[in-house]
Amino acid sequence: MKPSTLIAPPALVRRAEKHDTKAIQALDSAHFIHPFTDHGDLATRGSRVITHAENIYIWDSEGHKILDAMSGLWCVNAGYGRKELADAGYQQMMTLPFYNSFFQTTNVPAVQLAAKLAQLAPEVGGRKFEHVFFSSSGSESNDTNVRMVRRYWDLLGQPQRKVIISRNNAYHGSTMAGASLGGMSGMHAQGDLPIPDIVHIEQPHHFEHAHPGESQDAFGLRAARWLEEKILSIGADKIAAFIAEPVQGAGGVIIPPATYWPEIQRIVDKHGILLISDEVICAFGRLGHWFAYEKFGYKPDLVTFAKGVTSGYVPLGGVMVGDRVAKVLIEKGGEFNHGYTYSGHPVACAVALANIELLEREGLVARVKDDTGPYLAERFAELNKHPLVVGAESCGFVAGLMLVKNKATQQPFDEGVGVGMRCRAHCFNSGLIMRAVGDRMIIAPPLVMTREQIDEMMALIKRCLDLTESELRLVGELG
Ligand code: PXG
Repeated sequence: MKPSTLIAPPALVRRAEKHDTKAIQALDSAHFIHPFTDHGDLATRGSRVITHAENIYIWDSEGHKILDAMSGLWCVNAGYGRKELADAGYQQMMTLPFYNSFFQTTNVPAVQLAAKLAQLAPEVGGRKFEHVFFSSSGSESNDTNVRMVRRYWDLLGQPQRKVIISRNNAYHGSTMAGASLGGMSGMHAQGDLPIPDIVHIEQPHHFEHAHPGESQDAFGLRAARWLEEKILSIGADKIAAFIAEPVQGAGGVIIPPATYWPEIQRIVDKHGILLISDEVICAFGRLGHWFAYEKFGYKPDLVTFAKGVTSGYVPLGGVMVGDRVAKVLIEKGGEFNHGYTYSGHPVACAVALANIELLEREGLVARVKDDTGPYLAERFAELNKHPLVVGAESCGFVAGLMLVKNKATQQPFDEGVGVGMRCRAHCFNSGLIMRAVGDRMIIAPPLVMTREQIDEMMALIKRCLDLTESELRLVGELG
């Protein structure tokens, strides 16, 4: 029998009904190609079927309640089950579900959202963000960035400025340009990436790249200067832009030393290079600010956003276009031959407006900055006492730690041990979503998480670390 005849699709979506997990898994495996998934492996294990969610919790088809410390995939900033967002989407669908913004047309939610974002993006060093380009995802937005910066230099009569510098272990999406900008070797290995004129420098990851005894500050300066070395080796007149995440997310929550961003700013200014801040994860309150460049005090020309702009309720992304670029594109550019069917999608924009209003009304961005963020930092740092853990630290509502075999020497586990995956499995089985990136364990909780819920999450994390430690002792990987 074909798996699709096993179950009627509507049954998949109703929350109250009892779910036939096996049937859903069979359908899933027969038809659904998942992102970043080994399907041979998935077919034998079966997917975990997530059926509904509320606040910071998700439920699977077997009825397990799970604390989602990853906000879905770094995006459900407002938490699950927010009626305001559903209502905004419904109302907009009934009013105007779609119209394009290509042929000298526009729609009200897109205009209002663009204006709201321009108001929220702080001015730094006299640089303003008055304009927004909309897409439906972070990847598309970074493709837009590549086209936009090259167009900018063409219009300024410097078409040879093509090269975009990025960093190893960065994540900028999964389209051809997004994956090329990213610095994930596994992605580059599939499909001949990166595309031409995208080059990478090393990431500012103290744990991995600092010299023995090198301070955070000294390392931060040295890491930023890799950018200048790369610029000089290629020739500044060939460089279009540098792109980076304020804090690397998918790479494992890598928080740069305090000296890093100011030095990057000095270097891009000196060489006249555009700076792209990829804030797909870090904006909309994730680091306690509407936009993360404000936290670190640098001055980007373009800012990529997605995820938290709608709290993930519907897809939306875009680029905040700073005055330097906007002026050239608008005053000299004529038509920019670039756009997506869903650029300025009215439903997505209406949901984004409702989401921003909710974050404002509940003061969630300020709460992460002044209250729950510092509390998470304090509680998360306690994990450094755990025998397996070094470098447990957070920034706003992202946090990461490193699992090591020997705390004193910071000796890592052998790769074959798969310590991150072991820990993640304990999390899964204990009702906690925490992500493993190699041997790093990371979280990015919904911004609605309260102090009490932080305590609840920390107790779960500690328990899972203990379970991982016991397992490692059992299999002889710890003394
Ligand atoms: N830039 C950054 C900084 C991101 O984190 C993208 C761009 C691409 O966004 P879209 O919407 O095209 O996916 C992202 C996405 C992970 C993980 O494993 C992270 C992302 C996506 C998928 C998985 O942590 N970030």
